[in-house]
Amino acid sequence: MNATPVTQPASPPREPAWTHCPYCSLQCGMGLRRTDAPETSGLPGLEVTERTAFPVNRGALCGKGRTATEVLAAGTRLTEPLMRRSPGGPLEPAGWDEALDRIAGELVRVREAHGPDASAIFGGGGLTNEKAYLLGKFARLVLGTSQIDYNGRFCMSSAAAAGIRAFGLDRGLPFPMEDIATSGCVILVGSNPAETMPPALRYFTELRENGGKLIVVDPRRTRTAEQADLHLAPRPGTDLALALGMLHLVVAEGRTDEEYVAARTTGWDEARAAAMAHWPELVERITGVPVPQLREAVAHFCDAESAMVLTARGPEQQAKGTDTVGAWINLTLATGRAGRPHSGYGCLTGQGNGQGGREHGQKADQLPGYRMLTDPEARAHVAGVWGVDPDTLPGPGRSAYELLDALGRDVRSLLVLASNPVVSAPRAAHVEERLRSLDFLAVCDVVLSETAALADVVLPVTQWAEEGGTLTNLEGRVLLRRKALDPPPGVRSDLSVLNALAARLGWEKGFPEDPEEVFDELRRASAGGKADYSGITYRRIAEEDGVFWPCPAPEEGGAPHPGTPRLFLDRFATPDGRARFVPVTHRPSAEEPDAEYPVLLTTGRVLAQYQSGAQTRRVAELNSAAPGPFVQLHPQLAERHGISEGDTVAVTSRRGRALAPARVTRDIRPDTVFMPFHWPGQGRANSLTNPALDPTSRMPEFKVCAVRVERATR
Ligand SMILES: Nc1nc2c(c(=O)[nH]1)N[C@H]1C(S)=C(S)[C@@H](COP(=O)(O)OP(=O)(O)OC[C@H]3O[C@@H](n4cnc5c(=O)[nH]c(N)nc54)[C@H](O)[C@@H]3O)O[C@H]1N2
Ligand SMILES: Nc1nc2c(c(=O)[nH]1)N[C@H]1C(S)=C(S)[C@@H](COP(=O)(O)OP(=O)(O)OC[C@H]3O[C@@H](n4cnc5c(=O)[nH]c(N)nc54)[C@H](O)[C@@H]3O)O[C@H]1N2
Ligand code: SF4
Ligand SMILES: [Mo]
Repeated sequence: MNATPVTQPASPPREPAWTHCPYCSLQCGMGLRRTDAPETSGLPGLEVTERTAFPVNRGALCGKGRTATEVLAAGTRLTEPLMRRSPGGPLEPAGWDEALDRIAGELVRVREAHGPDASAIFGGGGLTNEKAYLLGKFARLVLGTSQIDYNGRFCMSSAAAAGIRAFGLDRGLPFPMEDIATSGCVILVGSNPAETMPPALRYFTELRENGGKLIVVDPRRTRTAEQADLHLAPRPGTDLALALGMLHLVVAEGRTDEEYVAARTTGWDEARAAAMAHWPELVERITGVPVPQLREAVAHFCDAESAMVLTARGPEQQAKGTDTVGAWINLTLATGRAGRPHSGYGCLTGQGNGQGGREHGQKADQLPGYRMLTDPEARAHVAGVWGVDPDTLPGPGRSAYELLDALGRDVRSLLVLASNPVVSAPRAAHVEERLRSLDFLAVCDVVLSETAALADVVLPVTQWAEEGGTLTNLEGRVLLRRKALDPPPGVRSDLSVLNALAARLGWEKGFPEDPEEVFDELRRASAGGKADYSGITYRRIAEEDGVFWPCPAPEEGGAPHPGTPRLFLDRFATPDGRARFVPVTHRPSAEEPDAEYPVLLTTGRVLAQYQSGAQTRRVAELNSAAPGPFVQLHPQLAERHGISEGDTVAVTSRRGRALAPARVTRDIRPDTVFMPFHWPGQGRANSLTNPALDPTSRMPEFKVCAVRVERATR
């Protein structure tokens, strides 16, 4: 508990103001305190302090969190609207009214000329719950468009789809992070928390100190894999076979938990039959993981009293990501792990509000409360809260990549909030060309991102420390972001932008600027839905340091619901309360190596940069720690191509070419190269990636494509 009032003074406080880091889904607690830095120093006059009482990170922060206040500084950020006054002309400073009038005018023009679905919105998992909620409402009511989706589609959508299929509910982790430390065995699949969530690493360290086993599945020997009891290094794109191979061994060795399977699941016979077709030697041939290692992993997992599988982007960002996660879930079900203490399946969601951002209606197929847009009851409920006829709500729209691919064709105007697809979308050169072909592009951002630089109008918005709102972390814990200082003059909040645009388009009411007012409406809209927030209030979050959903409002006069840190202990969220096995079989990646493109490319992250780098590339300390892109490759591959450490490597795929210096290391498979995706320009990894989509989640295959590597210069 902490004594900070819910509403804090707008001037920077002497005592630390408690809030959360603006970046990843761990949402580390931190304090913000006024410094004595003179205004002329260019610093924001705020420094980050430790907040040891917050349970998730217990005071620890990574370098990104520690330096987050630097992006608040003038000189780094946008402080006035920008507008292109003639086609192809430069972005020039503009007044707010002028900029908002222009956007509203263009939206009307596009709608009149091409219909409501010609206007689209692209959102982000970094937006607060309030912003994500209001953005979905804005799309469906004000624009009347079905065309809204967001960057979370590129993030954990495959795990979400698999979770819904198996458990009837998608909440990244169905238990708090602390349960990791007390489990008997954790298989961490395609996740590198040592770089992507450093304060979380302590839970894995504690797991091992408590005698539990850590198994890491990653084609690279990462800083996380170095800590593991067992590191399996499969060929990228083969996790599905690996999980099925383990399940095969579980059955063959008689280690199925028959009682649990009979009592708590359905569909085992079909799933078992599918797994039995993946015998260990075949799996070794597909994955490159030796059979004895596979057996060792199964032994650790089955010997432990409790055990969990956690996945992140490695197995999920594949064109078969949903089935791949499904196979790992099957393993947890067959061994009686899901819905048991210190056990089960979880997905480590990525963005600051990666969890909440997918629950409140900015996803193409969803309405608030994790309701589905195709469900008549859900439509009626939400339309009731919004005071409109359910029939006026559009149906589901295109998924993120499909939407970007349709720009300049069916879709003529786009509003982007909190994403930088020029750097982060697959087949990025094509996406960039599509963005340029739009009739009209508007971007709300805190900095002039590569995507904002293409816009006709750019609106400068407030940042985390300058605004209130809620975010839901990877555990499903709803947290409060508190305002610690006033934004610079000339900067407005995303909520205020939506309010002003809605008003110009005839919606004077229904789009409040005050986050708490929006949250109160969100609570009503989510009531009775899967992600029920109706019992959560700002005050409760402040007092309890977070509340886990679902948390329904109490009956009249009843006691408050305590929130739900642990799901599925009694029953799963399916109609019959049982988890559903899904029969899945391995298949190749959308693009396998061949004579022309003989090497596998996989992509991911480094410690000091965040996502498209729009924010972290503007922080000196982070930039000097990770100044640019690189190509990680094994000495054998390097030697075959005459490449030495530091040489510029040209990596070519069917979609494009990228250049970056070589990092030669034995920490990667010889058949695979790795590139981080944080940079634009010639080192942009996404110039190469394959937009092949998972049929269910519509997730692009960021983690596997076929490339050729050559030495560009010495
Ligand atoms: N420093 C930093 N931290 C971040 C972010 C950031 O950009 N920078 N972003 C945040 C966000 S939004 C996210 S989604 C998370 C992502 O967090 P992670 O999922 O941990 O990050 P990635 O580096 O994308 O992928 C993890 C690992 O997957 C491995 N991998 C690649 N291909 C395969 C494969 O086919 N199978 C398997 N099993 N593994 C494979 C990679 O080698 C990599 O080490 O991080 C969050 N935290
Ligand atoms: N090759 C490859 N590509 C990938 C991935 C991969 O592993 N490999 N991972 C994918 C994943 S998991 C993700 S999550 C995406 C992320 O990629 P992006 O969607 O590009 O994410 P960010 O770089 O975080 O972009 C957020 C933008 O919003 C701005 N911003 C921050 N806060 C706010 C706010 O409150 N309001 C507004 N309006 N703007 C704000 C930031 O300045 C920044 O420009 O990348 C995907 N792309
Ligand atoms: S781990 Fe994530 S939330 Fe924590 S300080 Fe680093 S970036 Fe921020
Ligand atoms: Mo992500």
